[in-house]
Amino acid sequence: MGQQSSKPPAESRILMLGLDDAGKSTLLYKLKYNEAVVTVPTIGFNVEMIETEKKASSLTVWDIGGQKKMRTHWVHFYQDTAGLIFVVDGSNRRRLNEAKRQFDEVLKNEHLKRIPVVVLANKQDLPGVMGAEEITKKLGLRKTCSDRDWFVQPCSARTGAGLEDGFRRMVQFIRTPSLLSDEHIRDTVNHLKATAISAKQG
Ligand SMILES: Nc1nc2c(ncn2[C@@H]2O[C@H](COP(=O)(O)OP(=O)(O)OP(=O)(O)O)[C@@H](O)[C@H]2O)c(=O)[nH]1
Ligand SMILES: [Mg+2]
Repeated sequence: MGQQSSKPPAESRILMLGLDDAGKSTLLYKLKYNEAVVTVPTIGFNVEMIETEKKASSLTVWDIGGQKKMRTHWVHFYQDTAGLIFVVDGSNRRRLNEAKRQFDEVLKNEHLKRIPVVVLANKQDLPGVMGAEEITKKLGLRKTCSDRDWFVQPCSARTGAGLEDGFRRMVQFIRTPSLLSDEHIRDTVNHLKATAISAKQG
């Protein structure tokens, strides 16, 4: 691994998925323009460039419509994705199973293997909303995401609370993955072996 390959990419493609009504488009525009935009269900997709704090890199965020008829098209957006943001309506316990089924399906895709995941537990401004721990358990994240970096961030697209934290977490995952790649592990083992041999000889 040379120095160059450890540099963060200048632009990272982030895929934002979730059921219809989860609040994806609302949060995208809140984050980008700090404005409460009145949305309509997304037929197709929205795409926005979000600059990271140090402006050294940017995120291209793809917000794909979550209605049932749109979900069959999600797969066409998977390639070259650096990170997945999955948005859940934290106020809607009734649809959490449906969200889990869709999420599990997405995670299985070859193009999205090992990429980091941030689950945004949206609509935290509403009463009785599910928190991070409840969503973690109900989505079974400890098991389904055990092979990748993941985090659940409570947020509200209405107030803006938690949005920047969620995206910051994603940038951090992309820049410094905590789970080592197979290549890293092989290099480290080889290095340790070589060190052990030279220590024995010396
Ligand atoms: N109270 C509250 N309402 C929200 C929040 N985020 C989104 N909403 C509302 O939820 C509804 C759906 O929001 P959208 O952003 O259009 O949802 P979406 O996930 O983009 O939906 P699709 O485009 O159909 O996939 C709208 O009425 C929003 O105003 C939030 O944090 N709190
Ligand atoms: Mg939308």
